Amino acid sequence: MRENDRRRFIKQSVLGTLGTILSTEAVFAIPEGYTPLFFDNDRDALKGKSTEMVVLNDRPWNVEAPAHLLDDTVTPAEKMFIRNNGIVPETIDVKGWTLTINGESAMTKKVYTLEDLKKKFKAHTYQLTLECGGNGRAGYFPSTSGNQWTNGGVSCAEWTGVRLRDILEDAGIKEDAVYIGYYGKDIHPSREPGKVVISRGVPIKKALEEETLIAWAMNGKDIPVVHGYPLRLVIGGWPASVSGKWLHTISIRNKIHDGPKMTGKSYKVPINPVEPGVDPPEDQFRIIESMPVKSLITYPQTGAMLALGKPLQVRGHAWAGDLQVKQLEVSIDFGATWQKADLKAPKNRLAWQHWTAELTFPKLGYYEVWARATDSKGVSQPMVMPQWNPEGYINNSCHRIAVKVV
Ligand SMILES: Nc1nc2c(c(=O)[nH]1)N[C@H]1C(S)=C(S)[C@@H](COP(=O)(O)O)O[C@H]1N2
Ligand SMILES: [Mo]
Repeated sequence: MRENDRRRFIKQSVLGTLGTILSTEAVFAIPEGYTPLFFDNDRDALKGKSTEMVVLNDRPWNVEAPAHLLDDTVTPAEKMFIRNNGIVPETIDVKGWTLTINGESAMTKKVYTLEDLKKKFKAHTYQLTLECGGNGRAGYFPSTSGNQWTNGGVSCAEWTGVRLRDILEDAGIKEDAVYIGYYGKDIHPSREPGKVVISRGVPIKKALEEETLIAWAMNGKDIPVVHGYPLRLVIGGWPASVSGKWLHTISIRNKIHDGPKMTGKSYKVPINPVEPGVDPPEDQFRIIESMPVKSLITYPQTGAMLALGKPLQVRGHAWAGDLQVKQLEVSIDFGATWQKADLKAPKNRLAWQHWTAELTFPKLGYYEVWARATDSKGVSQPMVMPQWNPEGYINNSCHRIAVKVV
């Protein structure tokens, strides 16, 4: 590990413990003379959120959960990260809300009300892992621009809705369909009417998977406004940017969808590995698809003080994009030796997996607990920074916490 990595990590660990004490201020202290660029309802984004959530950006809102806050098996709304590219829609007419299916590769254009969706199609519930493509960006050296997510840009809530497949088949999918693209009702930061801030999508094969939902409920309730009320596309295992909030249209495309943030270098990484700091031309990038294997230690919180001789139960989650996690190991000696954790099966495909391990510390002193997951193809998390990329995506290096045995 590079020395600056280590110093930074120790600094973060210390901040981690202080975080609990300072969190209320950290979240709600709006600097004096603060002039909101956004309307009031957007400033309600934090309503109901845990005071321990960390604001990375308020225009637009980018808010992450410290790792220990993600301890629940099913992520509750108050601990779910927020990643907005624009402004939350200011008026939401639920009664008049419709979902349109269109595009070159749709046999017919169809329009459904929320009632139609609920009446016409069978409802399904899945727990789905949504991780921002930029989660872990803060760990890249040299640093890359964008929100400096540490580890908390991930969630796994329970989503209820209808299968996108059932709706697309109802509209009819032409043979030449290759991709779908979503459109949501959020507002571009420029406030230019009709300007779309983000419109991403997935290949038709991923769109037609059983777990791909058009959801109207999260954890058994209406979806919170900031997370896409009243309708959201939810696709587990891929960058969460493909899960369109405030959904009003799905286009069936005869080419790779070309909406904002599908083109340029957004959510893309170099096709061939580059030296850190090198930014190749656009045509040498590929779209990120399934997310890499990753894990989190959610208990204890970094900075924990432990009593000598008392075993410690550590726990967390692990996920692997479209794959399953087949093994989770923990280390208390910087990766010199590893111990297998007890890893549970996912609730359903594309849900994260819970793990626990019992650790015994041999003597007094400072330790780091590291967790490393391995996916069903035998690919593990790198211990330090993975392949650097100019936009700072998909950093899946091992999560570490610091503990002291006193
Ligand atoms: N309409 C719309 N959908 C969106 C976004 C957005 O800005 N607008 N952000 C995307 C990104 S980049 C991420 S990581 C997830 C974040 O979901 P969450 O805020 O519910 O956690 O939503 C995705 N869907
Ligand atoms: Mo994202």
